[in-house]
Amino acid sequence: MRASVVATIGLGANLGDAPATVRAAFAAIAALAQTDLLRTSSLYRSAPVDSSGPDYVNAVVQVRTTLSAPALLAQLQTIEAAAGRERPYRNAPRTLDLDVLLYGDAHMDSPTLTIPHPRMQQRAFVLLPLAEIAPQLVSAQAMAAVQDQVVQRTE
Ligand code: PH2
Ligand code: MG
Ligand code: MG
Repeated sequence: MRASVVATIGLGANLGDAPATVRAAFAAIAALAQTDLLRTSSLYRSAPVDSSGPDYVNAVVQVRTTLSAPALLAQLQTIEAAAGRERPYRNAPRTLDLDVLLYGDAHMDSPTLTIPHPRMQQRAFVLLPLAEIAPQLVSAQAMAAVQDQVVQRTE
């Protein structure tokens, strides 16, 4: 059996009842096979970055999983689809976005999956919730680099 890995997942939503969708996604992730939910951040609100529509609700969770990174992504895409996710164009507003940010300390780059997530270090809506649940993964320099971005912790 594959060894377990701690994976970090970013959640985002800006269509529909985004807080409810993000909380339901916590439960759906917790229910995944071969996967235990370890930690969930608070919910954070921010304006769309390179996107449009209403404010986003973002959060980050950590899981321990024996799924491979591509298998985990496939499971997350099933949860996105169940939440009504459509992909009319890149960075379109969405009911639910689930991104694999980190998979242990692995580095991988395929057409469908790049880990670490290539833009996570530029995004306060990722780094603030990540720092809440895994401060060792966020450097002071990274936090300083995004300090001008407005992200509000909601609960
Ligand atoms: N996700 C994007 C693009 N822009 N902006 C915010 N505030 N939150 C997001 O989750 C987000 C975004 C692409 O996935
Ligand atoms: Mg995303
Ligand atoms: Mg995505």
